[in-house]
Amino acid sequence: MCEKCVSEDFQTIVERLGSAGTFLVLTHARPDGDGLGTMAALVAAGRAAGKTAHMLVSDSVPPRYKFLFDTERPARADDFAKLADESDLIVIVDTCAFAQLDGLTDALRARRNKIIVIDHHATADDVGSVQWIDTSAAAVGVMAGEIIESLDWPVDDHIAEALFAAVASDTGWFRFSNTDPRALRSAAGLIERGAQPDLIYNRIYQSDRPERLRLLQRALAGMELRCQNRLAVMTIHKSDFDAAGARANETENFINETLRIKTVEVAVLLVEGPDCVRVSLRSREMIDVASIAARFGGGGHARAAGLRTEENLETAKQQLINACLEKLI
Ligand SMILES: [Mn+2]
Repeated sequence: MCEKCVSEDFQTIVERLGSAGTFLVLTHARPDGDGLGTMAALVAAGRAAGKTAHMLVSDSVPPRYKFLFDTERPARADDFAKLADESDLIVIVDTCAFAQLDGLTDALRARRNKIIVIDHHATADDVGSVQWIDTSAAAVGVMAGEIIESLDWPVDDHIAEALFAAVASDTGWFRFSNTDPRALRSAAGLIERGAQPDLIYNRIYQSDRPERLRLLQRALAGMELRCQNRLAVMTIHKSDFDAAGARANETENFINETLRIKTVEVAVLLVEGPDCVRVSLRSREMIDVASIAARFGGGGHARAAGLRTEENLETAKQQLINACLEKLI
């Protein structure tokens, strides 16, 4: 096992999970494949080991990840207090930031002692009484796999599939810079336990609604290139969702399309929501976009970060362009 995994926090997490009779797992708002796959896997593996386990998402599950929850839908934010109080332990995966745990901040603060956090992001608040944060891990799914292995919890094909979805989606199907031997070893072990990469790929990436492609078409049509084509900016207005018939949760991975352009160093995607603008940032290799996001109260990784702002779309766009140009020039 890797050096990080024998850390004290890892050991404490393993002990707390091992001794919990009932636990609740939740992940960040706007959940992705890593958070959802890890949550599904921990819950299923805990149950297979004889525990009572609950899962909760504060947002809806994007359609592409619904296959992870074929037999049971996760609980919603309204159920948090009841489930949390029934549980010995609350496990938060794939975030350690209150900003990513919308609407639950006070309820979580009141229960800090029974919260443990498993995360791989650099931005960490004091959310839990134990926090295993390993920024070298490609995905929380990798970390959860190591925990499950250490606990000797059973891993069936459904659990392997959920963890594989987590690892594969957070590494861009093993293309991003975070793809490392540890992630690939994790993936290999999951295939040995029944995960089928082709089927999982098909379910996640080849199951779009036509409306999503119509939205992408509009986003690409409005793409702007600045700074000798080194900065790509895409904006999606509320009116684009309406015109395409698309939903708010159908923009995942749009930003990566701009990095198809050889010269693009930094990509910005701004999405106008009902009460804020969501901004995603990506960087090819030179620029630390987490530091740009942090200036606006956001966070993330050096190559992939995000933030929310209450500025209007045009103001937010100009602020982000200026912040990126400062780094690029
Ligand atoms: Mn992740």
